[in-house]
Amino acid sequence: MAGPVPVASSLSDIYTIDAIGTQAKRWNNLLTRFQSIYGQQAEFVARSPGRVNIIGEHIDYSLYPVLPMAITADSLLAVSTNVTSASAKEGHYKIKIANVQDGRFPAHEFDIPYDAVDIDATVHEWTNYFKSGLRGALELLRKKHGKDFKPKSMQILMDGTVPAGGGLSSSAAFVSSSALAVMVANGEKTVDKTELTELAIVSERAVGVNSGGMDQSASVFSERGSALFVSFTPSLKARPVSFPKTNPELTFLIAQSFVTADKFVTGPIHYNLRVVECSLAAAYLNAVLNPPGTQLPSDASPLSVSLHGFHETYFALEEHASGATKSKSTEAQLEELVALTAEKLDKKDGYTREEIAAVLNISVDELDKQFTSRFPVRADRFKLRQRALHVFSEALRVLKFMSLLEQQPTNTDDTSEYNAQLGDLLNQTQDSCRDVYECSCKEIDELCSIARNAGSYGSRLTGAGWGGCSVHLVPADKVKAVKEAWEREYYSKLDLSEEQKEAAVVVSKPGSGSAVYLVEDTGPVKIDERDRTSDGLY
Ligand code: NG1
Repeated sequence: MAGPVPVASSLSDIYTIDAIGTQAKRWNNLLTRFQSIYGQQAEFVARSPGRVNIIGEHIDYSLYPVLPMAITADSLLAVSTNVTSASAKEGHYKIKIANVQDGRFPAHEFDIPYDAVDIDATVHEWTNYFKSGLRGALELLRKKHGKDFKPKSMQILMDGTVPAGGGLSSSAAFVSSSALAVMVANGEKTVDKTELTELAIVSERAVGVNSGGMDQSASVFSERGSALFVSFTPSLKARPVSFPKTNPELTFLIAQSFVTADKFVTGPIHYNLRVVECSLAAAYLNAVLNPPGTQLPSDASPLSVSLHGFHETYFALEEHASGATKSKSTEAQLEELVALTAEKLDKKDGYTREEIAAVLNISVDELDKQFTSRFPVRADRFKLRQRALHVFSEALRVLKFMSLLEQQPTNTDDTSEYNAQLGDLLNQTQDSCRDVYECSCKEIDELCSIARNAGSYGSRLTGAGWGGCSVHLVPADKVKAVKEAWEREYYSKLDLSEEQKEAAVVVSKPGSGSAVYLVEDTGPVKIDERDRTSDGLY
């Protein structure tokens, strides 16, 4: 899976066949608009998709593995570097950036000094996501080519189809495609997927969110037709995972709640607060369960200490102390951690800063410096028990889901029981997100229960939650019934535009990850002849 980001020679290398017709129109519109805005042809297009997470919610920033897959919706950046240097101020390069949705996302021109990319994370401005990809890519380019490396000016036109705040990771798609565009614009003939992902993870944190690494990994590494198992320790790794053939066949449906969840705005009480609570839980469990003075390893999680770090330290010390020759399985370890958390973190209404600081043997100021100063959070009590219980049990569900996928169903004529086992795990995730991690909302809960009543095996929120999208594992013969039930019981009660109605439910096939497309001539974007259907349409 590691290796360079592919260079696509046709849209058939990027999209599934059912998407090619719509995408060809969209790409040609992008390139025509580019020509009319900048008076010249784009040199290339950098593309990164959104993702849907199948299982493993809110555990990536605690460094536990997750199982997402890329979707068709994506972020495209058409780029040319043919910008006259006279147009940038002395000691600066020029970035001209526009969006096909220019009413919503106005065009900008920036003169950026060679030595720094300033991002004002307090302002919610769409181009911040480009700038954070730019900043990350330049750091990597400087590592490769020396600190005096001078970036090229760029003209960019963006077209994004991943709904913003919809739980399908529009931000990671935008940041990853931006970083990729900057690398290619600056002459990198090959861009390593792992390097791109790692820089996109760190870059995205510059926009004001303490994000984990799932979205960027799914966006960059995914392969068409497969889900992606992403693990973060000892280093970032991703591998494709296929779903076995089942009967009835399984389909993933993605349903929008149309509740917009903006991580940037609600971070202090939602996403960023959860990141802080998980790191505090790791430090607290370390203080009460490991020998005095044990330091947790500093790791790649947003606040450098994670529940996974605690997990590894705890069992390494236990094995060392007992002289055990055989390690417990990860499943057994996670079960033990769930039980230990329930026992040691017994305050259901949360812990105050003072209570935590006393156990960690540090001052409240020191606690704030280490845990709550990177991004502001608003909380008087931190729900360490609930957050750790969710993380350990969700990490266990991911392992159980993976082992089901690896086992394959025994009775291939009728795999209903097997399908139901997969679905159960998704339902358990939803219960935990709703009741323990408190990241669902009533609209998502409603979509899930409507779907289950209409035949879904498993239904849950996907992504950060508090609105956004839900994902449903539905037998192919129940897709129609589930969609009708949503229309009847949910969507018809909202005041939706035609466009929203169309985007409300998507049948998702696993899509491919980041790619670069070199624009060779002014003709239309290429599509392979083999993708033409018999009626001549794509
Ligand atoms: P969304 O908000 O759905 O893109 C976020 C995080 C992920 C992960 C999920 C919860 C970012 C960019 N993404 O996803 O890393 O933590 O929430 O599983 O912050």
